Amino acid sequence: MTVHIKIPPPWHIPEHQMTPESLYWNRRQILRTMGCTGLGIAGLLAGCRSSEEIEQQIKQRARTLPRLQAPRNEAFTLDRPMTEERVASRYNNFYEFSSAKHDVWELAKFQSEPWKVEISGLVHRPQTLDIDDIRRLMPLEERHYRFRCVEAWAMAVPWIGFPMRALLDRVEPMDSARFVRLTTLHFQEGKTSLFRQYPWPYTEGLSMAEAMNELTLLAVGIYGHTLPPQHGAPLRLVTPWKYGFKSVKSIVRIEFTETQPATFWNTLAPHEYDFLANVNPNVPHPRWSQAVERMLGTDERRATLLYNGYGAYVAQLYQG
Ligand SMILES: Nc1nc2c(c(=O)[nH]1)N[C@H]1C(S)=C(S)[C@@H](COP(=O)(O)O)O[C@H]1N2
Ligand SMILES: [Mo]
Repeated sequence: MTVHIKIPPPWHIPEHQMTPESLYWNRRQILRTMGCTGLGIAGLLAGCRSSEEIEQQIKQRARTLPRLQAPRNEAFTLDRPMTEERVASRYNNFYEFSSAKHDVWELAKFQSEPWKVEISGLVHRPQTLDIDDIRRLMPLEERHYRFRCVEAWAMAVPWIGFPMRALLDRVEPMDSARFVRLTTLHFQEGKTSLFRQYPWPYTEGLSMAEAMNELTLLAVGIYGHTLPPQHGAPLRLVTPWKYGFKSVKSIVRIEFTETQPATFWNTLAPHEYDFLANVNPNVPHPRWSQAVERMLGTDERRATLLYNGYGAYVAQLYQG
């Protein structure tokens, strides 16, 4: 799984290729011209299906996922209705497979079992764990969290996972560890030529203090079953006070480092995606305001909250 990829400096990448939303709209326009609005490329390939037919297909797939039960952690409650599974599981960001959110559920096809996660770098007990071991050894719980993408859409979902801190206790990071870097599987297939020059595999990072925070979850399930591929099976990060791009999917490596790791979006467009990426209504993104968010499914508009409303847990991390 060694990666020999030449990372092009950002100025080698044409501006339109760094613009997820414009890519998205270009594709919508093409689809509209062809009379298949709302179905995505997968819809075109399979012939245009109705929204109900697509929903049935997604539901059928979800039913094949192993059930996963864990005690609910009541400390985390929602201030809004939970997003329905049929909505959350068909509107995804997973650029390895598609730039259109509506067809990720169908294009993200990969084997997530068996799956190994390597934990390495500045730790006293480096180890490689099978996803089965992780589910067995870690203290699983269900948490209802808000989730906010930098593109201003939001959802509220029931994750099943464990505090990242529990994993750190197991591997014992050294005193010299100051950051943690999480890496997605380097998916070779299914990548469109448009994205070939991106700095794959997708990586993200946290400071040690952030990784240790009570909110920081490694998720293995959602809506009472294991994660479906489109949500990042079998293991993904969840940091609800940060924009969604921090929550790296389909993790194969967790490394402890002394210096701040390079991350995928920050490498591509540092002025648009900073390392911290804390939700903040007062810091507009260069291409869209962050003052308001839109809930998936209901289209309800809500004022964006600082730290996505989780300041009580994390504000002290950023003082001074
Ligand atoms: N490997 C990988 N992880 C990723 C992404 C991605 O493109 N590739 N997109 C991120 C972004 S921008 C968001 S908003 C969330 C979306 O998670 P969801 O599709 O499960 O709602 O995944 C994040 N994790
Ligand atoms: Mo996102």
